[in-house]
Amino acid sequence: QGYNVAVVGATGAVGEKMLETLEKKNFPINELHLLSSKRSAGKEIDFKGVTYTVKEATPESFENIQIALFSAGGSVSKALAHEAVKRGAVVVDNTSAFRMDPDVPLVVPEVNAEDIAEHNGIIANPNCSTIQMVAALKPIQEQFGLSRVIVSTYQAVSGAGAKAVNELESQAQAFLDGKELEPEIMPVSGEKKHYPIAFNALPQIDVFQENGYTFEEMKMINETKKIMHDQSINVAATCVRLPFFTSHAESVYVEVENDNVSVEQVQEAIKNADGVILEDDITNQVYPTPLSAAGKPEVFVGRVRKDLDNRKGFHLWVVSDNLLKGAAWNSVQIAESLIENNWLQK
Ligand code: 11C
Repeated sequence: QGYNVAVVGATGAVGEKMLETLEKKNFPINELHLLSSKRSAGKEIDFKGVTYTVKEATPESFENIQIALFSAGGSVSKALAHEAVKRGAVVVDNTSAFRMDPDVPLVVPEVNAEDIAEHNGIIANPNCSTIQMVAALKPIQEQFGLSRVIVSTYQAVSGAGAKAVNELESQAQAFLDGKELEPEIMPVSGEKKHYPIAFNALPQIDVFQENGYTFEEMKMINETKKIMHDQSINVAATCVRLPFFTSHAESVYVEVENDNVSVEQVQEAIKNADGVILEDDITNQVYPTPLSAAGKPEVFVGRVRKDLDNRKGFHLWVVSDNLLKGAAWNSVQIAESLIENNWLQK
């Protein structure tokens, strides 16, 4: 038995990974509908040996659709997600449109799969940098309690879209050729000022908020508390864009609630967690990197060590493919959970 599935944003970088993931997981599909903006409609995409023509997403596109995976930007989700729900589809939305809506579960299946049961037609997929962090924090919270998180990120340009990827490619070449750099996209497309990303580090991801944090930083802060069901966890974030293509890396400082927790206990908890792989052996220089994590669906953790001053403090290095676990893989996992637990029909 299969389901009628729509992929909205099928021609984008995440849409492409959605299709790859659906194929890899052998997701039970009856009919597949590939949808996009008017601009990308008409393109052809192969899936499991069949060529599909991408169609413009309209409210009527969702007649007879049971599962709709949205990743075409917040404005498309705001315009069409409710139209899909009205027609009987359950929407897994990979944009920030509904994440903080109290009626919409925000889900990383390894952390809070049970929240899916509460859905009213829309389930939100968190921001990529949040997903990988909470997957690593969950076993720590569960076993030792968690009171504080301070994270600094090292994020890939693919998180900012295809134009950012192109800008890094051409700028890196221009730099090596000794040409003048003319940044047009980074840090944020449409912002009044742009900086080179090639051979640089930019402490701005998304736009600044009134409190001095960027929207990306506030996403990490607010989403973490919602997913982990604890508004009392203190979370601070500094998000930085670096010149590599795939995977986000994070330096994460946590404070646990229990006394006398050892590094070995934290490592063991992470090792046994679903979807998380411990790569931590400093004797043999083993730790994850953006390149080693790229193309893999898991979250990788290394460099676990105890803070030298706070006996409840630990430092971790967390790396994951931002387009897979950070986006497409997590969305398809949510869809699988809907089916496995009979949560599709309300
Ligand atoms: C980035 N984390 O790397 C962003 C991309 O809210 O789903 C994901 C944006 C989002 O720029």
